[in-house]
Amino acid sequence: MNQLNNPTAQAVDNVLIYIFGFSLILLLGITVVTIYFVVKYRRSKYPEPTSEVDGSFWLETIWTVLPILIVLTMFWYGWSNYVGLREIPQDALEIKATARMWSWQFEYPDGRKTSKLYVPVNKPIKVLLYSTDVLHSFYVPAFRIKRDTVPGMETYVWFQAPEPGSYHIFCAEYCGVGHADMTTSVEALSEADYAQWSQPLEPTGDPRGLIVLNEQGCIGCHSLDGSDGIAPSLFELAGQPRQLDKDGQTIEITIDEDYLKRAIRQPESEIVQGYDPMMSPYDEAAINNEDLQAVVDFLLGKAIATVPALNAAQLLEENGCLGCHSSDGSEGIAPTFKGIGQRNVTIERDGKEITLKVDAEYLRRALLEPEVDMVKGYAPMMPAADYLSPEEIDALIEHLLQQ
Ligand SMILES: [Cu+2]
Repeated sequence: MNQLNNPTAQAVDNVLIYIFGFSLILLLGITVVTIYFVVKYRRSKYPEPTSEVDGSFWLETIWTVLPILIVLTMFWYGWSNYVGLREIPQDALEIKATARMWSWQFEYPDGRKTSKLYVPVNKPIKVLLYSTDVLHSFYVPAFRIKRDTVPGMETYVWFQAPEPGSYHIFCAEYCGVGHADMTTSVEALSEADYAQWSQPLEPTGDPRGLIVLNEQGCIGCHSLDGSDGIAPSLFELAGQPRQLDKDGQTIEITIDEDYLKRAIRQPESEIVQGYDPMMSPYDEAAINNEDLQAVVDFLLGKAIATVPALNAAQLLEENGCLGCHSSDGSEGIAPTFKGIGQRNVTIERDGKEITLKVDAEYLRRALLEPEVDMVKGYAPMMPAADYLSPEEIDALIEHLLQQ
């Protein structure tokens, strides 16, 4: 692999070559001299000692000082390169990595989660490391980085991928039966590919009204949290009284749908007391009637955030379930998902074997209390999926029953 632009590998390799190089020179030097003396001063040729010398100041000084200097340079060189591995470049992209038995999950700044680590090339990446259960170790040989993930503690590594491609990630800390399967990869993408990959896939789940308020820049003048600005706040408007200046007179109204629509379509006709008339009208070309209704509903508290449809297949992928359960029927360290909705399982409960039809109730137990009804022939190694929300559990169960 091209080591240019792979700073962490460069740092480790330089030190390795330096220390290994010196060790090799010393090994060869000492071995050659030893063989030379053994041959030259062999007993058959010199049965008696040939010299009475019992000390040399200069020789002893040199063979004491020189090794000290060599070892010190090894330390200095190793230390300065190690510091480079721990100091994160300023413009690094931060990604969270969570290890759990026996998979990795990566979370990006925009909240997206994946089971492979997607990064742009030639950009420093800071990986924040967490563990939800036991010690694991994040190891990427291509970048010469390895760091333990410790429950209750945050650790980190950084690297920079030199060229697009796939680089192995291993768990390098023995963490249980599935340890050897705890592998995934860094997927380094070119800048353009990464930009495309980063595009939001799903709607944000924000109510339409809020999206319109943001798109139209309303939030620039009207706060959403009740704080004062150059225009009245939009916080909790429904049913509030309001003093307005209308045609030179002061009137009091109660905020309702009709008032809000007027305030958006003809803001100059009624001015809230204490504010200047500076808002320009929003006609149908700017905000169509549907969006107007959405904004009004949102402001009156009638619209709540809609949860985007959960993608169960993606949940299985994100949470690393497929690391142990295959989806194609092949045998692994855990039962395959293929056909799971049409199967009977033999489980062991209180020392007795029972055969059950796989249904929603069974799957819920299997997800949340996996150790209770163990499928015969498998070891109890699955962690409870209690980190998933109830909606996510429901989505998974429905998805699995259709497999
Ligand atoms: Cu592990």
